[in-house]
Amino acid sequence: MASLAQVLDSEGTLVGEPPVLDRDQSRALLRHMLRVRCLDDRMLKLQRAGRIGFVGTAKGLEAAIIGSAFALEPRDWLWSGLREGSAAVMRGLPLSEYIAQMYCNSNDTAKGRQMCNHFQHKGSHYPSWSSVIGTQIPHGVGAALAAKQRGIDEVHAIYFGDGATSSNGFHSGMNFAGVWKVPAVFVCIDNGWAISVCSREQTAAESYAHKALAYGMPGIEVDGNDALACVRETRAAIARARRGEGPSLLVLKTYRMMGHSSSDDPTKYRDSAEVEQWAARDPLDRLERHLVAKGALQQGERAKVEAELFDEIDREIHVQEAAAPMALKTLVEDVYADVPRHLRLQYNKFIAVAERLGHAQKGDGAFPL
Ligand SMILES: Cc1ncc(C[n+]2csc(CCOP(=O)(O)OP(=O)(O)O)c2C)c(N)n1
Ligand SMILES: [Mg+2]
Repeated sequence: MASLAQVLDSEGTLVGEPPVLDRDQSRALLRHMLRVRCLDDRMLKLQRAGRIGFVGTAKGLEAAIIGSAFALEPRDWLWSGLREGSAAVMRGLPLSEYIAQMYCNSNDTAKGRQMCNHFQHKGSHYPSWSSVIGTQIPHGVGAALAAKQRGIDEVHAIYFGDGATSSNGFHSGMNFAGVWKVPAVFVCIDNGWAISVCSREQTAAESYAHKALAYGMPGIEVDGNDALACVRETRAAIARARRGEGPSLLVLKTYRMMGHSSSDDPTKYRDSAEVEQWAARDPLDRLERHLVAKGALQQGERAKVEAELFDEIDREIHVQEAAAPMALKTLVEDVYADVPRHLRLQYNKFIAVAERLGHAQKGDGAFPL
């Protein structure tokens, strides 16, 4: 059995060598993790109120997502699986764009062409998500190979879930990465479930980390509810990749506390006792206790930070809810330099119906033919 890298136990007591973080950095780490939970709380409420269409939360995964991404430099890249949008916010994705994407409104930089909750942000090296499981893995490996060939100093962190380890993309990506020794870090967030398939039944291997051996790279299991262990181990894997020694696989062992998405009911396939066991290992409580014990955070300060974060999020929700919907013309734009006649004809027929039903906005009018 691979041993589990740990810095804090579930009580927040130091049990391993911590990563070097100054007071401001440790406080920032907690704040970014708290933002994940505050954002999820609000987005799920908006979805339940029928104001946005879909959300997949990251409750329970805050240390795994934020702790690992905290180790990246701005020049590095983050290839997302299904739940790392908050890491992009930490790295520069404006909250306004995050929430606009949830509404698919006129401020959505994906122009409503993605489902809600599928982010991208050029400025922070965060390529667009794909819901098609595992496709980002060979894409990230290709980008890492390109960086190596061009002599650019950047590491590509490629995220995916336990379920994605059964995808073609995982095996081909890991194989090429090992053969070409690309500057990549594979971050498997083993959150216990792939929708209704339990992580223990996803593979016959004793540990996901063992899969690394077959591809000629180190595989390390990390306590994914321990933010400090996630920072430390990701830093080490990034340093290795930067030295030109090739990729590593990190398996962050954690637990998805909520349903797979807002369309899922996890009580149909899992036991509430299991969920309760993991609630006692909460990653936010663990880091909070540690920071209070070492004097970097005051008792009760967490509630103040949460109130600030909710305030910031709520203000942005009001702005984005009031924003205009995406212009209907974008339906036929951006594929050809000029919208061709056959698409203009189709669009004009469509806009006539939209106008009749009162769905068209100012500026959505017909194309000249
Ligand atoms: C190629 C492909 N197969 C199946 C699906 C349906 N699907 C969506 S999410 C998911 C499970 C993903 O589980 P995991 O990789 O563990 O990520 P998690 O949702 O736990 O973050 C599946 C099977 C898909 N989107 N793409
Ligand atoms: Mg999973």
